[in-house]
Amino acid sequence: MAIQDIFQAVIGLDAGKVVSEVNGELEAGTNANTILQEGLIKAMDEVGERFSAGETFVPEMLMSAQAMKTGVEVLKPHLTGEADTKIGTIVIGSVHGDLHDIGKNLVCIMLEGAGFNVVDLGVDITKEAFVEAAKEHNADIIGLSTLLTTTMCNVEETIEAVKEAGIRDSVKILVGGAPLSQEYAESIGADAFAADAGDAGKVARQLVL
Ligand code: B1M
Repeated sequence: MAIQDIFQAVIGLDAGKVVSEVNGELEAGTNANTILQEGLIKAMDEVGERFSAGETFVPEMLMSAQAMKTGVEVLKPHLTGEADTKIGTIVIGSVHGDLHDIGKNLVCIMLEGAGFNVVDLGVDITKEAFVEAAKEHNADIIGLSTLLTTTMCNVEETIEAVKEAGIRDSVKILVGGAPLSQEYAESIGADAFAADAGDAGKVARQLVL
């Protein structure tokens, strides 16, 4: 049993083996974040590289993603403690056109641990739906995630829609996802950028405290 076996199980599309290997590593005392980074996330990076190289295709990528998700479910209670008091509400989703949700789901876990009431809208969320949800839940923060260069523009469009709805002064906007950067976030008028899920928890706290 080793973290390498978790990596192989994700690549091998074997969700059952992912669960047993992750449980085995936890029982052996391996830190949950190490399992996440070195086993699960590294495997998804490898899947992405194989996809770029034309060695694997969308159905396999989807099955690896399902295998990864089962592993994250096992890890979830170990990744972060649940905060006692809530410090704010964040509505979060993957922007319109983007179906990727693994990273966004990890961000949700860390935000909950950081003390937020998290309203997860899911994937492919239109700018109108973000605005409506922010109003409905009286959100302190709107979280926008995207993994695709082709949908980065929808992050900016959502920020514009928040301005047009007249609520920009009452809500902070946190953005993240692989193609984004601090510079890009500043250029489109977001309040903050987070590079990963752990960072998202810290940055979101700074936005409201
Ligand atoms: Co897609 N995909 N995919 N895919 N996919 C990528 C992103 C890609 C880089 C693969 C590649 O070519 N190497 C590429 C994008 C290229 C580009 O835009 N430049 C790509 C492509 C092209 C596509 C399709 C277009 C393929 C096709 O159909 N021809 C298609 C698009 C579908 C759509 O969205 N409309 C597609 C589809 C899919 C699947 C559905 C099969 C599946 C997603 C399943 C799911 O999410 N439920 C999938 C997968 C699995 C991937 C890769 C392999 C893995 C993504 C992942 O989960 N990473 C990915 C390659 C890669 O990332 N290496 C790839 C692990 C995750 C923990 O990391 O998501 O980066 P990440 O999240 C991090 C940070 O980014 C950050 O924190 C997270 C946790 O630390 N973060 C935030 C994310 N959101 C945040 C929000 C925040 C703060 C931080 O605040 C609000």
